[in-house]
Amino acid sequence: MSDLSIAPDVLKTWLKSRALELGFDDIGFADASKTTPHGKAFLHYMEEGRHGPLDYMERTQDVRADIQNFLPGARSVIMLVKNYFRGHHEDSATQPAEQGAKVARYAWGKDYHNWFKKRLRKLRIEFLQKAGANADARVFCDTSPVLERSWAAAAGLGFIGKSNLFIHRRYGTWTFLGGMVCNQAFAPDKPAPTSLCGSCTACLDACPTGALIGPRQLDARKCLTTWNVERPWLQDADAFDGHGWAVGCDICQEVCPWNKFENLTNEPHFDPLPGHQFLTTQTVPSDANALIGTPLLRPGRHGLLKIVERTRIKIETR
Ligand code: B12
Ligand code: SF4
Ligand code: SF4
Repeated sequence: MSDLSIAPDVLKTWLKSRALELGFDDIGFADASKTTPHGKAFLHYMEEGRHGPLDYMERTQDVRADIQNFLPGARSVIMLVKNYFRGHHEDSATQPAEQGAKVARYAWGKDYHNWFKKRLRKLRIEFLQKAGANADARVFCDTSPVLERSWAAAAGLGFIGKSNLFIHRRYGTWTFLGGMVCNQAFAPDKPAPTSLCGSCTACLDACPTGALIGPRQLDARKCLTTWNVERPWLQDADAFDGHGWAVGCDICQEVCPWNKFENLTNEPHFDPLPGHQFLTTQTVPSDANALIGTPLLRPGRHGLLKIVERTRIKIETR
């Protein structure tokens, strides 16, 4: 436990304002000392094999299911949210829709991992300087084995929709998540109600592959994002109709009524890069280095070519 040189409520107030100064859109605090929210639901998901080919989920299962394995002695999880919404494909200034298969909005701009890491590292260093000598903290964004959506809901920032997406009270579904776990006890924020979906089932009805097998139950073996971002090079991916999506898929978000509150992000890092809203065999960069620093590096040049060929969208060069 941290031997604090500053009162927890003062430090909490400082963390809140510093996070906003650094560019985050919201921050919330959850208690990490008891159970990891939805740890059991996660283990059930793994038992059913719903993670499919995502083998990193198996390797990190025990850490994801219990935050104490991520940071022994964890007392608080501080969750941070960034809105990345930059409009709709139909509104693309650089590429008309008929120019190819769609790229999901999270991948239009520069890589969000870099944006988060830079700010999270800064926040952690400043936090450790202010907290006592025994303070410990570890940051995470996407790639670390932390159940980010569940922690975001536990920290009172929003709720998990039937789509399995975390829905922020102001920004809807278009948010990236990350945060910091520490051995300092902060007063937790009040969790939001379990669900604010009501009788809506729009996302379940709209998913083109049936990947949403029930409310808050996603089968990654059927989700387009598994096959066009995470594992495009596997033979199993060939069985999948791309449904017009080259990278990721936004269908379960496009139909969500909570996105009527969508606001354009103020962050230029997420401005659409030329050619990153739609892809064709002609627009996939011939130099793989052009993908560095963007989310398109994950599927990679060969993965992208395989996907756009698979979507069978043959577009003439502009
Ligand atoms: C693996 C992964 C994927 C996989 C599998 C997702 C899955 N659900 O299994 C694939 C590749 C399919 C994927 C797709 C997408 N992903 Co993804 N993904 C992840 C990753 C790395 C791990 C998620 C995980 O642990 N999955 C296991 C399942 C069981 O957990 P879960 O999805 O969080 O589901 C929770 C809830 O269902 C809850 N729960 C279960 N039962 C119940 C019951 C009740 C009553 C309640 C309230 C809750 C509840 O518990 C679960 C565990 O926390 C996270 C980053 C991270 N470290 O968390 C990003 C992350 C979840 N992905 C993200 C994004 C943006 C996407 C896509 C939108 C990308 C796109 N446009 O194509 C899609 C969305 C698909 C969807 N409808 O969820 C964001 C989500 C942001 C948000 N606002 O929700 C994250 C948080 C990355 C980030 N740091 O921003 N993803
Ligand atoms: S991202 Fe697309 S394929 Fe995956 S669950 Fe949502 S609608 Fe279905
Ligand atoms: S589309 Fe409807 S059911 Fe799905 S997450 Fe949004 S509000 Fe909930």
